[in-house]
Amino acid sequence: MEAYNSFSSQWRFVFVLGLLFFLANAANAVVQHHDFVIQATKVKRLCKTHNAITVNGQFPGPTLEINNGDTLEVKVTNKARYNVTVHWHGVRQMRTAWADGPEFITQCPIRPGQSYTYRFTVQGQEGTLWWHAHSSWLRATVYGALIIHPRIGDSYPFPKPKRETPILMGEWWDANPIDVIREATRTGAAPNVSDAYTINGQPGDLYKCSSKDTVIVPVSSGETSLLRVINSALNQQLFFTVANHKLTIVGADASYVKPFTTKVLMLGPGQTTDVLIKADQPPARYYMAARAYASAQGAPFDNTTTTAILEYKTPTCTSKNCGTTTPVMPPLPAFNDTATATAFTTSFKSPKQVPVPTKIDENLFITVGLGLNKCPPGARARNCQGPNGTRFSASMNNNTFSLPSNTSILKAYYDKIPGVFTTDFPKVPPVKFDYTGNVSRSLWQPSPGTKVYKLKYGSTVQVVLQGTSIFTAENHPIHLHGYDFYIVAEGFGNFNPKTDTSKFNLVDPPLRNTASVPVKGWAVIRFVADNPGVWIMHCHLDVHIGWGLAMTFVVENGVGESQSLEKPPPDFPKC
Ligand SMILES: *[C@@H]1O[C@H](CO)[C@@H](O)[C@H](O)[C@H]1NC(C)=O
Ligand SMILES: *[C@@H]1O[C@H](CO)[C@@H](O)[C@H](O)[C@H]1NC(C)=O
Ligand SMILES: *[C@@H]1O[C@H](CO)[C@@H](O)[C@H](O)[C@H]1NC(C)=O
Ligand SMILES: *[C@@H]1O[C@H](CO)[C@@H](O)[C@H](O)[C@H]1NC(C)=O
Ligand SMILES: *[C@@H]1O[C@H](CO)[C@@H](O)[C@H](O)[C@H]1NC(C)=O
Ligand SMILES: *[C@@H]1O[C@H](CO)[C@@H](O)[C@H](O)[C@H]1NC(C)=O
Ligand SMILES: *[C@@H]1O[C@H](CO)[C@@H](O)[C@H](O)[C@H]1NC(C)=O
Ligand SMILES: *[C@@H]1O[C@H](CO)[C@@H](O)[C@H](O)[C@H]1NC(C)=O
Ligand SMILES: [Cu+2]
Repeated sequence: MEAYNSFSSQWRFVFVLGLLFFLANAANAVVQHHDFVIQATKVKRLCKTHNAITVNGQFPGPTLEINNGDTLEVKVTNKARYNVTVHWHGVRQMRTAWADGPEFITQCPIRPGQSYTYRFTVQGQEGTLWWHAHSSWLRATVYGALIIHPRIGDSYPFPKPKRETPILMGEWWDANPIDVIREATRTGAAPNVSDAYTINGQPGDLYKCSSKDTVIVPVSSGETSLLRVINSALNQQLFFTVANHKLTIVGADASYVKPFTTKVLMLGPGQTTDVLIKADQPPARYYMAARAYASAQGAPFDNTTTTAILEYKTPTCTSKNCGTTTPVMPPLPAFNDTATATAFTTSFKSPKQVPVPTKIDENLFITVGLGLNKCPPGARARNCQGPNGTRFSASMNNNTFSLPSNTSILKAYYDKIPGVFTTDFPKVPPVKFDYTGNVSRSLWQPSPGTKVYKLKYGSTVQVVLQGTSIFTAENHPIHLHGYDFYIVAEGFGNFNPKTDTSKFNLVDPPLRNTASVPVKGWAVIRFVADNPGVWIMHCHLDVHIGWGLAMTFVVENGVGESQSLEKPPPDFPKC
């Protein structure tokens, strides 16, 4: 009796302890609700007022701040005249592909007048992500930061900075961006380049009519700030720097990295970088500046420079007296400075040893690059304004990805609707050639299709992303939805498995959601297919997505509910 009782009370003690632990965790994790109203709003930039599409009338849109483990519930109501969807860039969306957002991949668009509630939990990710429209070119103005703090009680792996500031780098057209992409789709030519870059929505004082609205980032002498830098530009990789200050990189794409210092950052669209900056210079005003890293030779690009001002707040330097001094301008790399871009992207490492898959079940080799389509006989010249009367296109493994138009791939997969996609995306290019050399014209025209590649739940995947020099070689920021992947290596020329495999970092490679595939080069990524659903992998230059530089993975369910896609939400949009 005695023994039984003591066992029972011991057991009860363990049970109560477990319950308390569970309640403590459940109490910490919250469900945050937000309302996003997509609406046209008057926004004045570069001396002209536009009816920009915004969220809640804000440009950039609202910053969402959560803790690791929290659930977001965002009701998006479309009061604009365009179809819209919202993508939560970099969020893993475990089992909730329905909330991922890319139109016609995971969902039909939210039509004007309709609404849809995105519901998902952020788990195991900390740092900076962002959200943006994933429909036509609406993300030019529909975007904002998504900041994930450590769980309550947890801390950063670096001393807590005094201030934290999101730095969203964007791209601005002195026209309606939707008109710009529609014009290009009609003509087959490249779309007009932007007229300005922006930091937190403002071009900065190197542009006309912009000086009084230039963004000020306040700092106090001796203090350390955390800049959460996000490249939300549509079509341009950007260099970013701050005059006279050392930048310490501590995170990227919502994963911590082994800290390293640099003068210059290079981010492809989609990428984020967390930077510590210490106010250790004489109190004054210093420009932070960004301009293009333009790797394609001869292609037109926006060559302007956006700025914000790092302003010391001290008794000797207030906005009254320092506000009138000209900020110190930093040097910026040349537009084609691939050496600086590469030195930056290859500096990233995970903070410690990470579980990189070493036994590979699925080994894919995917070419990424442009193409030119011959115009069909009888086509009008005004619809064939690409080089020499062609139309621009792009492909992965020679497949120009075309979106379905009457349903999403996810819904078609879930409901087993035939005829929407095919499962024959090739695991190697149909033709082998010298990818970065002078490519024969007979190989320039890719073929269209809605091809997916199926992955078994839990399979280990390696993808070699090989840039091509068809028409022109350039750096492509390749983004995979639903996953973070390890970038185990990158290099120039044609990937050679015999000599390049030995260079793989299988110890502490960085974990990211967007890889910069070097111009005339390659990058190798690895991940475990542990998230069932339909996940697009695409170039994050919107001009290239429109041309078909994408493919889609279908990841099958595993065993039991915890390894299976959830049911679609009741308000899931219909086409
Ligand atoms: C694109 O640029 C051309 C040349 O400057 C201009 O004529 C055209 O109107 C622009 N298109 C749009 C949609 O702004
Ligand atoms: C940008 O390009 C224009 C021509 O399109 C040129 O006149 C100007 O000098 C260039 N600016 C820079 C900073 O390279
Ligand atoms: C970069 O551009 C400059 C001129 O702007 C040119 O002289 C140089 O050769 C280019 N470098 C590369 C690597 O293309
Ligand atoms: C266009 O045609 C000209 C003349 O035939 C040729 O020199 C040039 O290489 C062509 N350009 C492209 C991009 O096909
Ligand atoms: C959608 O369109 C495809 C071809 O474009 C057609 O085969 C399919 O039947 C259509 N599906 C539905 C659900 O209307
Ligand atoms: C590329 O190859 C074609 C033949 O395939 C040749 O006519 C052309 O001169 C070559 N161009 C260069 C830059 O080597
Ligand atoms: C792509 O496919 C088209 C059509 O089958 C073919 O003409 C072209 O040579 C292929 N190009 C490559 C790079 O495989
Ligand atoms: C809006 O989405 C619907 C499908 O839900 C599609 O049929 C329609 O063509 C789209 N409209 C535009 C302008 O893309
Ligand atoms: Cu691209």
